Amino acid sequence: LSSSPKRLSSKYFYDAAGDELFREIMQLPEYYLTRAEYEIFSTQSHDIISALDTSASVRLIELGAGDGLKSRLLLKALLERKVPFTYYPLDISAHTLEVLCHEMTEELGDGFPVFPIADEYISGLEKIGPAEGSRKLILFLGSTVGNFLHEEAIAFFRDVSRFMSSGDFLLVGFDLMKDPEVILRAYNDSAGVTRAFNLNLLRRINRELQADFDIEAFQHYPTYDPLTGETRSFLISRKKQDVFIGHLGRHFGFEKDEPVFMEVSRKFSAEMIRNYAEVADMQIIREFRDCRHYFTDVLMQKK
Ligand code: AVJ
Repeated sequence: LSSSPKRLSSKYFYDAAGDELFREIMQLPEYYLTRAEYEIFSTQSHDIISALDTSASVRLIELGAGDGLKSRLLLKALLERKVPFTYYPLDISAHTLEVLCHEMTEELGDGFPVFPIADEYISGLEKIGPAEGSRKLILFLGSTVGNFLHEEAIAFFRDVSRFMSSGDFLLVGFDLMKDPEVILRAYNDSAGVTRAFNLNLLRRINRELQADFDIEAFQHYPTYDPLTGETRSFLISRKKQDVFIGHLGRHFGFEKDEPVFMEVSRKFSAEMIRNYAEVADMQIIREFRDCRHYFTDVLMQKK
């Protein structure tokens, strides 16, 4: 909030209330991403596994595992094929991880080891030591990679690559560029859930950092730029106001109509994806798309 322009990071959206709002978002008729990727995993999980090298056991590491609804389909297919694996779901939300682990063993049995890691991506990966004779498959689904600005995404792919040995796999979900109206609607739903999702971060700051944001004095304003593929969400201060954050003992002034940049959700072209594989020293093995070609899961292998 002290930078100009003001910005908050969307990684803080996911407290218990934020987790719940995101679950609601995934059910929205306008939010096509989850359904598109779910279709990919329900129809092509066996094709994904066939494209892997499963001669060794698999260490499945899922970054931002969330509810694990899509990866569960992949786990199921691995079990069916009797490919031995261990599962490391990694998420910033400890609460989400608890629910996930419970549901996974409920549905799939406890025939495989699960090691949940409540952490951010890179510090979480650091906790997973090297293992002889197994292949890593790192999953980064849901187009969560879209939350990184271009430079951040480059750094992310380079960082993840450091945790991979030659021959290890990375499967990344990318939301593709498409009709701008379809994209914008996904971030401006008629039920106002995405609005509440953004405003929840101000509520969270009020609660956890003893602040006094007047929630109703902020307007949710999403944009989509078809040139860059960037969806950006802003909260606009409707009035000139002063916010006090008790925890910091500090005031922040807002001009009337001043924006706070809350989240970027980037949409990708095939060329952008090839570029990320290249900077991470990876080869694209295959990609898996939904029938409308809204979304793609790209399987990369470290050279
Ligand atoms: C969870 C990051 C994939 O950017 O589409 C949904 C989060 N934000 N609606 C996305 C989100 C607003 C979502 N990701």
